[in-house]
Amino acid sequence: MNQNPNRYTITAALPYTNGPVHIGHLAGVYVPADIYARYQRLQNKDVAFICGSDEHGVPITIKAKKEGITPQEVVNKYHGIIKKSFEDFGISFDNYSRTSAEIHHKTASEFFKKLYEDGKFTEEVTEQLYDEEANQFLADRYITGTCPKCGYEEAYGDQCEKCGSSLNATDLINPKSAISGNVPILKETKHWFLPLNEYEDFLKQWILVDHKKDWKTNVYGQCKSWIDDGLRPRAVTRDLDWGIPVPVKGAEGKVLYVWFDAPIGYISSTKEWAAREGKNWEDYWKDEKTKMLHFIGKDNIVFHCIIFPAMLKAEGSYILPENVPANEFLNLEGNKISTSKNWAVWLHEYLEDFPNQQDVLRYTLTANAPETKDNDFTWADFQARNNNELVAIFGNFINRVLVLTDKYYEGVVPEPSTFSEVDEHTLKELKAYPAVIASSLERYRFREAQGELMNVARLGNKYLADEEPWKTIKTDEERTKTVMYVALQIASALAVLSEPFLPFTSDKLKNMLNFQGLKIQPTWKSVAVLSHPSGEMPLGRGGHKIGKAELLFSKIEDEQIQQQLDKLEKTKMDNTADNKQVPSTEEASEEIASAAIASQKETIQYEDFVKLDMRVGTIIEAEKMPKADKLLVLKVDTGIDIRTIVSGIAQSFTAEEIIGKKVTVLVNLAPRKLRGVESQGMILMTEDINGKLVFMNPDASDVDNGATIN
Ligand code: B3M
Ligand code: ZN
Repeated sequence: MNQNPNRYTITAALPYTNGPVHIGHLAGVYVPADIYARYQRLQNKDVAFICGSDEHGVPITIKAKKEGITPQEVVNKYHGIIKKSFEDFGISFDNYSRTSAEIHHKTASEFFKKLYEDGKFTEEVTEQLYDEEANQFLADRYITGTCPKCGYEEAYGDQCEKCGSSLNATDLINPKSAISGNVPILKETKHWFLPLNEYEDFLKQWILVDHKKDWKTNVYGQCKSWIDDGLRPRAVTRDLDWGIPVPVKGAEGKVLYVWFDAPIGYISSTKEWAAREGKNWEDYWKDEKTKMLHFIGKDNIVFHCIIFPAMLKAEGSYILPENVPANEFLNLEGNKISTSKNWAVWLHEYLEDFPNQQDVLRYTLTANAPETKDNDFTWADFQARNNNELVAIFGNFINRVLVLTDKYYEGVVPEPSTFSEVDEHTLKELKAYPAVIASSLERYRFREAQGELMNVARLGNKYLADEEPWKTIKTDEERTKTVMYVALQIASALAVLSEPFLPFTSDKLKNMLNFQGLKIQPTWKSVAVLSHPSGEMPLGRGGHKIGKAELLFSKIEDEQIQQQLDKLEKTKMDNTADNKQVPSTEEASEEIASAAIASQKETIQYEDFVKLDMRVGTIIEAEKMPKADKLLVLKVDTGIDIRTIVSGIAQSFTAEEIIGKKVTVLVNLAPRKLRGVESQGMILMTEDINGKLVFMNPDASDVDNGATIN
């Protein structure tokens, strides 16, 4: 394994250019990637942080058709919006390119040609659906028909969005072309395939043996199940008129499959950057000493861990990623984020409502990052994180230090005298943080790392509260100077250590502490070697003039949160009016179907299971909890007793429709109060494919209340 390399190629998934980016993108991919890239730069590593727009693929052509514009116009529009959102949120890409760029067409073409000439592809003629009027083969998404499984009449060629089945276009009953409405015919067409089966041994060794220990379990698990299922040849070309033309004779009207060209986009973006910066791109892609990392969401795992590595291996001269720290998904207020249902917080809209508060969102998304399982973003949590953590802990500490320094010393860092035991102890703790945070980051544990950062601010608050300089100033000037000196060192450590997580705050804080005026810039390392009395403190030994306190964070009021909730409520109502129950084109990345299933939780023992007391019960009363849009207060007959259970199901059911329903109840869950009402148990639910809750209720009507489930 590549321990402690000096060069890093860090890629972040190329977003599809058929819509703006939202908090799910930021939380899953771009914030963690950015934290990591910034952190490595602070360790003086040579970093290429690479991204760009993914501008090919069927969803973009569908969007263009729908809006009556060309695919190029679609991608031009969203490329601009997406690029700006990333800049606005401080995502510090070294290069942000796009796959419609000439350099990418050339790079991808040459890559294909090399594999073609080296005989790495197989060719196969198959029958595909063809629209005779439009004169074109139909991509799966361009075919609708009746689902053979559930009878839904608007199923797509690759998936029925009513019952969730994954389909083959040729299985549809009464298939129709979405372009002309005609019945398509079957016509022969030739395509090129990458025989993944031939890479099985290599992938088994590389992933299942070499990286068994260091890859995240969700990533490893997905790869293992793909490999265990047996790998099959995979088409790398498509019949489509939008994309990179297949660069061989006899391939007119065919383009490279979007998932063949997109990952090569990382290479072309690196080339573009290297040319501009006078670097050698090959150092970042072909030198074994370089550590390459792909930051992605979980729906992209197979492409980055199986298909792209097989492509690189087939080409022969490239390195492979050292790790692929993929995240799970972020939900919004309990529902799946959905572009087509507009169930999202769009980054450009967030900034209109919370101008200059990028770091608050970065912070919340990291604190709640879907690192090991899907997670939920709620506006209430956002507000609480801001008010109770950023304002009350981080902001409060900095404010006290700066205000007191200004008041007591007109902004000049005082010279300390002898350190007390508490001072020594506090500085010792402080010095440990760079390594503690680094250790979490090196293991891609971003929430843990950020939690440790906040502990630095907590350390500062505790120190001030214990040493009370506002009291000692009246009795002991020397002691007060030392205390303020130590507190200022903690503040400067925060300025340095917060940079990867809260880059805007870090900049502001550095300005307030007048880092520009220091001869030696404080670094991640220098925080760790703070010492006295040799003077190796980041802010020097006294005499440095700092600036005035500015507000780093401000309180977010209930009304601001209510506005966001109202906005979502309105979206919900619009969707109901339009009867928009299902996600459509945008989510239709070609392979999404298998990905939305949550990964298995950690193993428990039989003894753990038998602790759960689950019973059949009947809902006998239900009413809405006042002033809460999610909660119903239920009376449930559990066979043992009749008890109150507060259940978060009001968005899926009305009170009336569930009275009399047989349900499964976890009866020995410790009671807890929700909005002042004690809830004595939990009703078991699942979610259907549209995100609506479904009761896990026993089918047999002759099961009595109180029957146990085991
Ligand atoms: N555009 C899918 C996505 O945005 C795809 C990633 C490409 S990475 C090479 O989820
Ligand atoms: Zn169906």
